[in-house]
Amino acid sequence: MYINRGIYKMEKRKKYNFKWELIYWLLFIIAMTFKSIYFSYLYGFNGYSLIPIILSSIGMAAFSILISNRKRYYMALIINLLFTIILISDLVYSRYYGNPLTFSLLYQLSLVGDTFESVTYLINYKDSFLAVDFLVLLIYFIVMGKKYGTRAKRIYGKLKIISAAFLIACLFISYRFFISYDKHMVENFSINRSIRHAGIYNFHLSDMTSYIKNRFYKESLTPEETETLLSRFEKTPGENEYTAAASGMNLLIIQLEAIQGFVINSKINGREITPNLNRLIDKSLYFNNLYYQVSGGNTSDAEFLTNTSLYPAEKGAAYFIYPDNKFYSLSKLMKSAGYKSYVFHANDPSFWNRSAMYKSLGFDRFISENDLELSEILGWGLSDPELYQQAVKFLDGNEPFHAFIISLSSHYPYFEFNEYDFDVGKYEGTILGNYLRAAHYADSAVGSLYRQLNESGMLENTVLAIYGDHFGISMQNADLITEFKGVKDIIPERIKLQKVPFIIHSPSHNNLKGIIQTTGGQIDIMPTLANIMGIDCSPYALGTDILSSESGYALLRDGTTITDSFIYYGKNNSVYNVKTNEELNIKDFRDTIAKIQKELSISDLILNKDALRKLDIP
Ligand code: GP9
Ligand code: MN
Repeated sequence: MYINRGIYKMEKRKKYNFKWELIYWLLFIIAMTFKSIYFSYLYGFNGYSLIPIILSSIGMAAFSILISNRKRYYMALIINLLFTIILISDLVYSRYYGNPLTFSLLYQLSLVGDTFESVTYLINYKDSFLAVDFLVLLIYFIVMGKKYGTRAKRIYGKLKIISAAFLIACLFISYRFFISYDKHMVENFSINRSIRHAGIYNFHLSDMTSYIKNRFYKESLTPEETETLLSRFEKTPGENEYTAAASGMNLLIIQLEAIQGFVINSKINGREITPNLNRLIDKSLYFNNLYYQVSGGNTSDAEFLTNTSLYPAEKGAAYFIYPDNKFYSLSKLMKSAGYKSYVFHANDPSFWNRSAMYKSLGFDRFISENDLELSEILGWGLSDPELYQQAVKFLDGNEPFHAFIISLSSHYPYFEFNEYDFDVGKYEGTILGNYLRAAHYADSAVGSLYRQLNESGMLENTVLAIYGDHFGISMQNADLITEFKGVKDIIPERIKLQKVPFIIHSPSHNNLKGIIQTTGGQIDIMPTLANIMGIDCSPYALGTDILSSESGYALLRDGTTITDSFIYYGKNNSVYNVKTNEELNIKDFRDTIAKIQKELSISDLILNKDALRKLDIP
């Protein structure tokens, strides 16, 4: 008590100095600006707009002054430190997932913890320089604080109002950059382009506000929006030779972790990487131009695309943002046709908010790591062969079923298979080598599943659908794949390597065979399967039955669009001939691209306004 009073007296004796305070705030603004610019460099942008960054830094200074008054110096330090941590986390996260962290992911801290297990492979020493400006500010604060005191002079009335107005103005103007960018030329849905244009601080601000808005407040549909949706839902179902081919049979869907199309029918040192899938393809329908369309929700986005035939959320993971929405899902459709629906995944059920979301998707039961016997652990959980074995055992006697199994063993960083016998030759010890070995392991697990289904007799009465969820080697490292495949390392080739295999197999149907080259995306998987199962889902699915269409396209969340004839790359606004790779004039494609990209706004409208509930869709 006595000592405290002493310090307080000393503080009081120190004389407030306006100059030191002014320099402190200037330093803060420069520090925050520098941090954001350096972040842009590490994030891989080759250009950025300075004005919104400076304005948002000024806005943050005004915010500190406004809300903390005498302790405002501390508040500025806290804000700077907080953003140091956030931006480093953004970088680490984006090196694998391709997006910065979003508020919905932070909200589920347990997930971030799990995801960051592989953090040491993704962090870079250069990231630590993001803390340099914080240290400079801290040192200045300590040195000057000793001289003039660490508590600022109280700000009263008028000054406070001026500060508040200033804050609002700065934030508003800089935020406008973020909003305005969406209206750029061809409609733009790329988060990364918006960040480049408006800065990472505005991204986090926009992300937080939209998260809160989506979570707690759902606006009603305007008459125009209702009209737009209803006319979009007027589509009539296509009929083809596959329609209802497998009605009444079981449907077993396997989503393979990180299995990309380029491993199919590829060899290393004379050995096939995926011998089991290759053999299966020969006696199945194989879609060899199907692109993954995941965004901020990665694996969960793949699940979302294939179970709802909607696009992933504009920012973050749909599984976190819209768990309470009403969905028109594959399992609901299957249930109305008399099936029981089950989902299997050997991880914590809260990961990616699965347990909440699976209820909304209409699954009867979610069999997670809590229900499985953890007989063999590999990487993130129960090994794939064990998962498959236990799932098939469970399904036996529960027919007819619709089952969805999400594999896990071949998850990044693919280090678990060093003991596993598969020679990757010159790629030994590299990320690609590890990945190829993981893919080989995942394939052998599919082989064991197939044998089990065959031996138990279940296969005869089951349609088996298999697809990959997303990249194994991310787009940033696609040069590793172009080198491996011996193709030129150019943008259109890199994009074409972002495909996932999609296989539909049923030994009881002779016509379910052959290679389908039509371009498609994961959003098309639900309508394609529904048609084969004899279930009509066409009005509310945004995807199309690939087998009913002459031509197709894949629209990715960043606006990149791949059709049977051209590729539009969203990140740099360029168009290429899909066959020759020749760059084409964007002017000739703008209308087609804009028309296709409308689908993203339709999907966003459905999600943001919970439109299927409002329109009373069954
Ligand atoms: C976790 C698994 C992996 O349960 O689905 O998710 P990912 O990191 O690939 O998005
Ligand atoms: Mn995954």
